[in-house]
Amino acid sequence: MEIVVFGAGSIGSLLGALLARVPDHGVTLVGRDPHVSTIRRRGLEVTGIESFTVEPRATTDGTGLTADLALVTVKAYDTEAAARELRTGEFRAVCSLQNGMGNEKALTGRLDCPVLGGTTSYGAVRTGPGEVVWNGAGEVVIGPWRPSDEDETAAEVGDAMAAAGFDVDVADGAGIRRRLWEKLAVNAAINPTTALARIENGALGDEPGADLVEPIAREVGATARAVGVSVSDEALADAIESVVTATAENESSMYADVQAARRTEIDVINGYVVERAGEHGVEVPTNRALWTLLRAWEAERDLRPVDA
Ligand code: KPL
Repeated sequence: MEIVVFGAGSIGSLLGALLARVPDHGVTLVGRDPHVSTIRRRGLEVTGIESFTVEPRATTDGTGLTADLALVTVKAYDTEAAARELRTGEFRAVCSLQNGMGNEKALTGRLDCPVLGGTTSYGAVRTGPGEVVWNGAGEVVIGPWRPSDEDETAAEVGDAMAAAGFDVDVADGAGIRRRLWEKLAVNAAINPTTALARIENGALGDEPGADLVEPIAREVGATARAVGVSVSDEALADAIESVVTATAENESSMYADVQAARRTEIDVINGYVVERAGEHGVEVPTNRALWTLLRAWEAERDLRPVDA
């Protein structure tokens, strides 16, 4: 399968490298320099859970590309821009594997091909140009976003990922929505707390960090049910705990953002929970506090867009 990985950050680079190991897959990474120029010169080096080097194609120009599949791995605030570039190319399917909510909506708003929602709990950190550390072997869940996307596409994409050794689950339309809320709970618990406390994911497995898991699961669960997604608080707490364990060594993407003084995805994670909860009269004080703290950090550094 020809696969474009649109967004060669930590997770995009890791997933692209794993896919590029399959002889039948042709992989093109879309990213920024100097990462892209380094990959072109000496390949992409993965260390950590496994160590290997692959030589995928790499480009800084995401326009006019053609492939069977585009995996979107850009930060959520870049999804609109990614969709505009993807629109100039030709793809049989596009699949979001991003953090936060709203990505699939942004993609379906601009693209005519089938769009799959997706989540991944792999842990990865980009340590330098052409280098990524694989810190946590997680799961990938994909599923059709619109009723019109409910054909064989998700199963074919699932097979292509399974060929690369991914633990992949193909859900239906209701299933992928429920799994996105589970991943939202995982990110709402892990990302801001690790970023603010400057700790690795595993610190949420022990007291006092572990004290945050249950209130966040409860708040996200109440909000999910208020918007009509059937998920229990226990399932969300279990999802958080299993990702904490599987990615214990990892620095979350938000911790990496804070260290690099980059804008974070807080608005589409805890901010999304606060806004949906507010529409339905659900109290979410823990999520609100985390959202406020990260927004304050971003505002101090002029990292917030003027309209946010
Ligand atoms: O999605 C992640 C992230 O860091 O953004 C997890 C799965 C929590 C891994 O760190």
